[in-house]
Amino acid sequence: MRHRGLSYLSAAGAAALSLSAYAGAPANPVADRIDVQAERPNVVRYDGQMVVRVFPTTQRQLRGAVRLAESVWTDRVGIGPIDIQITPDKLDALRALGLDVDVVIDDVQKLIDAEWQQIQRADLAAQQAPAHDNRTGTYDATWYQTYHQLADVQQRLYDLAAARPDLASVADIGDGLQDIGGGVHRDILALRVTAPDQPGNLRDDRPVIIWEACQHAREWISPPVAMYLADQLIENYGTDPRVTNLMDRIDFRIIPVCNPDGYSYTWTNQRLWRKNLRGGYGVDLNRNWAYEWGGDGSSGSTSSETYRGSAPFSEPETQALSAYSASFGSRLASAIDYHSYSQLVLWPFGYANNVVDPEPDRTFYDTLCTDMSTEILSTHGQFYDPIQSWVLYPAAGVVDDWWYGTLGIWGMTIELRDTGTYGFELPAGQILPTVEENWPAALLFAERTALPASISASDLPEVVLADTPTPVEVQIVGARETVDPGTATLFTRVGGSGSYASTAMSASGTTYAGSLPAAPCADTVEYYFQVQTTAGSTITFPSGGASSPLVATATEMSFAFDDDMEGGTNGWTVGAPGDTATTGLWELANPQGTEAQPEDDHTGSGTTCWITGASAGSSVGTNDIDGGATTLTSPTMDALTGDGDAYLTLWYWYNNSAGSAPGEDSMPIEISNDNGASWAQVDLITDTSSGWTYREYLVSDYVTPSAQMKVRFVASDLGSGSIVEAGVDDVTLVFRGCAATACPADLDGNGTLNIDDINLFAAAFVGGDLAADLDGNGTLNIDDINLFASAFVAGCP
Ligand code: 0X9
Ligand code: ZN
Repeated sequence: MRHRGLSYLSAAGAAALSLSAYAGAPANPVADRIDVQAERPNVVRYDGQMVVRVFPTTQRQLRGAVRLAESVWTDRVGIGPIDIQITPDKLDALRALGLDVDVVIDDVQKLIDAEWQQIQRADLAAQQAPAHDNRTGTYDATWYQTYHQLADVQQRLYDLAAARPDLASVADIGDGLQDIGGGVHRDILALRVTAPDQPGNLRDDRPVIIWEACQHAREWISPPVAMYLADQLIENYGTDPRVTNLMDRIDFRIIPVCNPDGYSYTWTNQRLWRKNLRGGYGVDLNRNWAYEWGGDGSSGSTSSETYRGSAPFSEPETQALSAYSASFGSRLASAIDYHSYSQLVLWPFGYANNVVDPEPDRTFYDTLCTDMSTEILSTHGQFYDPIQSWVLYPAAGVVDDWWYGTLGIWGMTIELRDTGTYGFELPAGQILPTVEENWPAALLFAERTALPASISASDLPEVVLADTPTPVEVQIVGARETVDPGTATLFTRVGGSGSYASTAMSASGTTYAGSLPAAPCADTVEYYFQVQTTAGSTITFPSGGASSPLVATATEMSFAFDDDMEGGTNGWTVGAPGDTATTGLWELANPQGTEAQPEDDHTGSGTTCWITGASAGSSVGTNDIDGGATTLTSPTMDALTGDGDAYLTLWYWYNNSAGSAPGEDSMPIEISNDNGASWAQVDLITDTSSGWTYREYLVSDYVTPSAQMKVRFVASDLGSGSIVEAGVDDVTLVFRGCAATACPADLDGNGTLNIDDINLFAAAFVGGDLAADLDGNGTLNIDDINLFASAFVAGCP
């Protein structure tokens, strides 16, 4: 935006720009804000129009379908399924082409109206609850409960930078095409997010990653994804070792709205606008990039949704964005362009059919995109298909081809939710899950593409068995450099003081194994990992190494209950008052796999588990739960007799996302301390699990532990008939803690009390070591000193 002092505010367009919050020329001007409580001006309506999916198999059918469409939602130009928006009178003509027509959305305008009402409600709520004001600057989940107009997105970028100037700053990297009055243009803003300068590690020397969104105006789910990535980097810096490491090593540049004019236009004029605002027609920015510009899947006709523009980089938006990418030179490591919809993780090239990427790039992309898809799937159970882009359809002049082909960096495109049920009209309730599922994939992308190499792990222990070595495993993968496998090292220290011991780790592919040393009960094991690349870089995980290691506490464990569901029903019972399920009742069996049910139980060496209808039947819906609830209840367990705290641990399987009414049902997990007379909920499983999933609950968090404990699982299909399957395996009631010693002041355990014990206590107390935590409450204070003193005076038996 060009700043023109006061004349800027009195410009012709000022009436439309309600910038009245600012008395003078604002330091950080945001785009024209609209009042969402007022009617939207000049809004194009789509009354009665529907979105249908057709599957053309000939060019004639494809051309016919596109000709009949008001707008093509999935702009595939090849042969394959396409979603098109039509007026209902075109249905017969489509069928006359020999096409089967599936109605995906029966009334587009209804969805747009509902979406707008949701925006108005959220706006009102925000006005009435200043606590939810998005200007707090720090992460606020409520921001992801609705869509936000351009001015609010821009304001939030400035707010984030103001709240965390040490980590974030805003750059105005260029303007949209449209003159919104007096020579003023909307800004394209980039948020820079990276850790402060450190000795030998300056921000300006770090590799750069670009995450950008909303080249296509109507793809409203993409700006929140970019915003969330920025939010999470800032929010987790300094607390989450993985994020801290990335922030220390990478200079992130996040552009939530690449097409500010188009995005603004979707709020004020035409919800389903895709291109920029060139002329009356618009240019598809994602056909305007200079690599292989003009080829397949782009159009020379201004009226086309994929109009490529008059020349490569003919548009100010692509000029600004490409100049920004190029400005980092060899620092630019990688980039993602976010779009919607279709749920895809796409890698270049995509400009023409059958383009084969050279090795090793092809394998690198394939592996990375597949792993990112797995990360996404394991968050909320949504599958994003990892494929090379031309397999979707060839499209020339797209940004990721330019990143990879011209700049030689790792570029890719992610198509966000959904797969067509709502398309661009994704309900606001899906914003949060969509942004959440994309966060771990983006982290993986950053590690794989911008670090010399990465160390990662999923299940590192925070608790270890006392007096027993514990195996640990990490993944070590080369990225910008090659790993030297012989240098992988595990550093460990027991008891919180002294120096670290180092041991070499053994490699099997990218998996590296080591072992934590045995530690006495209540002591800590601190540990971290390190590896070198052949180019001489050292990678440490967590990045702080000895100054911020991972910590595991040694504990004794005793099982009051341990059932792997292999030796018969063992007192488990099925059924409870109020159960009405007619099929898919819990049974102890070897499950048969379906789209919704596992093929295997959880126990490594076992075969059986509790499952809702074990047989697969003829289709996914044959033996799932129908008609109400079915309850599985455990035998009685004793949560009193053992040392330390009692935990309930279990593995469950749950699927409610197959079939026609997905996501409607849930499974409460409840415990009782009075043999089942009353129940307290410890969990409510609402989402499909990504395979067998582990849970543990500290019993005393929910009920007073007793010798009459039970757990139960209530799986149900309520309301409209949905596909629901549930499983339970490997349930334990386990005590974790250390046996109270008969002589608590005998810290060296030699059976007599002397000055050594006093010194040990004093050192532990001063050093913050829980060996001095005599009352076992997790903190050191005067009580522990008093306990030590009286125990010392009392002597050993
Ligand atoms: O067509 C596009 O620009 C992207 N899809 S969208 O529906 N959001 O418009 C995908 C581009 C991916 N690249 C290729 N298919 N070559
Ligand atoms: Zn798009």
